[in-house]
Amino acid sequence: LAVVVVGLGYIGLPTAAIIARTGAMVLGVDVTPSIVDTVNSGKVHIEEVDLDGLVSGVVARGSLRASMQIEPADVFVIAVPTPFADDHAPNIGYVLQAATTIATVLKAGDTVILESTSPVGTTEKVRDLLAELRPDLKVPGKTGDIPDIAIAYCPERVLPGRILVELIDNDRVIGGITPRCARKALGFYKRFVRGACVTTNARAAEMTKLTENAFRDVNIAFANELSRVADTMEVDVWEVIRLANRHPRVNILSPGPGVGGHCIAVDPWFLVHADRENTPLIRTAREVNDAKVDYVIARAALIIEAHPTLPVACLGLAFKANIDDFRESPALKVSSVLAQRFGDRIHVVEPYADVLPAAFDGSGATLTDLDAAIEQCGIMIVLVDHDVFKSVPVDERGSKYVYDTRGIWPDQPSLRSHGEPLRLVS
Ligand code: SAJ
Repeated sequence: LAVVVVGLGYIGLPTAAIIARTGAMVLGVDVTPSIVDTVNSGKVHIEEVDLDGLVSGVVARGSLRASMQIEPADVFVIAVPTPFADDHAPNIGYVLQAATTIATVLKAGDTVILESTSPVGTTEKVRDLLAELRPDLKVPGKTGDIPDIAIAYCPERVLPGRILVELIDNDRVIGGITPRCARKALGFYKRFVRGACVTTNARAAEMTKLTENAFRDVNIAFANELSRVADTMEVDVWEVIRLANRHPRVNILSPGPGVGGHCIAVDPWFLVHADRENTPLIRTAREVNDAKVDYVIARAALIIEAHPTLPVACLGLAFKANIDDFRESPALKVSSVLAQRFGDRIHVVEPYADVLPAAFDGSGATLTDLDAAIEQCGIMIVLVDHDVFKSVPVDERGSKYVYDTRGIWPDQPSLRSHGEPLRLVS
């Protein structure tokens, strides 16, 4: 089986490598020359658990290659980004560009699968584009004839940090333009997926993906809203959540400094943009989660201003725990805004960073290690729940001013807990 994966990013590269491991001949196509070179040398340009070993193995065996040029294949998987514009309108330009490239080598019998998170109706647009570019091929769902090609939507659902495990173990939703398309795509996923593969139509599969991330966003928004109310009420939100979650039908997620990454903070907008009138909850959840970042900045600034002689440790830059991904990270936003305001008082601790990102340029803030921060800083602002931060013993932080936005130190003495410094300030 020959497979082409278009887009060698966080989803495309692990997917290409896993398919290559099944014995298929895989070509990864990417527009960035450095990514193509890196993969061809058996290396990876992204950090993901166990990915380096897998890629070096399949490249050495010759089952995975990368190129900027597409080649004919039996199955084409599109895994390119679908960003949004300033008005939150989804941009499916990269998907259509990928389809245009695939059209140049497409032949009867091939299967085209879209994995990128996409607005409802995108797979049909891919079908229409292929029909327009290749009038010699019968596309599915247009006429009663048996089509020459199959087209399906199968969203990725993997969690960064667990991608290789979840690519195999998660259930997959496979939406065909027609049931026959779904069946063809199913045969492909059965090669490497251990989870259940459930078939449906393309529109339902597209909406399912958006629904999953909107669900999580709405639930995190609930936790973030709760944390603000708890601050007003002078109650420990983490304790309230622990207690409420003892109810058999309550399962509240964790508040934090906002929602980061490129999925949960993006995908709900695809639903809002498609039907603004009927999405007040989803839209408000997005706004609540975005506003939490500014709330944390304001609160942290009050603590820092109230203790003008104390150096400040900002713990974490990543968008979530135990990964090196700083894109769309609320922690990075909070600490860089504080750095620009409070300059060399800010000491950033991020074990996954070698240098401070550009947002800190000119601020005077420094990147330091955890031990030095504990020794030097009287104020600690916890922004990421990395495991290394959790293990700081209470004797080393109990006397400091702590604003713990992730609730990693439940034993912090209550007078200095995350809820308390505001009272000390006011
Ligand atoms: N977060 C909280 N509180 C929580 C959980 C998460 O503040 O209780 C924050 C995180 O710190 C992070 C953000 O939300 O900033 C998103 O993190 P995440 O772990 O919830 O999700 P992602 O973005 O890493 O991956 C999500 C996953 N979707 C769902 O869990 C429904 C993943 O399965 C998807 O494949 C991925 O989006 C994607 O690519 O769409």
